[in-house]
Amino acid sequence: MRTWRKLSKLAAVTTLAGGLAFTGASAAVADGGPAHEKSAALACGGNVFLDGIRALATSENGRDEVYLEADGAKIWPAGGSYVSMTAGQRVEVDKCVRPQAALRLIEVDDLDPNDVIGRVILQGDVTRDYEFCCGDGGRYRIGAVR
Ligand SMILES: [Ca+2]
Ligand SMILES: [Ca+2]
Repeated sequence: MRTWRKLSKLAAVTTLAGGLAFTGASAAVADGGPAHEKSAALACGGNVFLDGIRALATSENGRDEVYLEADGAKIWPAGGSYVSMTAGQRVEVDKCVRPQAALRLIEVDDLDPNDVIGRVILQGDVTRDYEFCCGDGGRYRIGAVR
């Protein structure tokens, strides 16, 4: 599965490098591969595994600086105050949260107050994608694996 994952990432990079528009059709959950999802979700015990997050549209020109909260506490990224993301980019989250956690995606601004891109309440008994939308025009999709 490791090889598959690398190939899948390589394919994504190639697609972007080729200048093809990202269609947003592939689910964030699907990007990680079923085997990876399964083992990661098992490692979360009864909780939900947050797989990866993809920027479908950024709220700012070029890059957003985003971080993720669960139930009001920052959970991602672990090392640093935010992750800088461009449209189409996917980044691993790899965090376990409780099944009905309230997630918020925040976009950091230096001078203005931070923007809330969106909030979702997990439906912890199913594996599915969620979208943070559309604070300041940003739209992000996260895969949650049960
Ligand atoms: Ca910003
Ligand atoms: Ca902003």
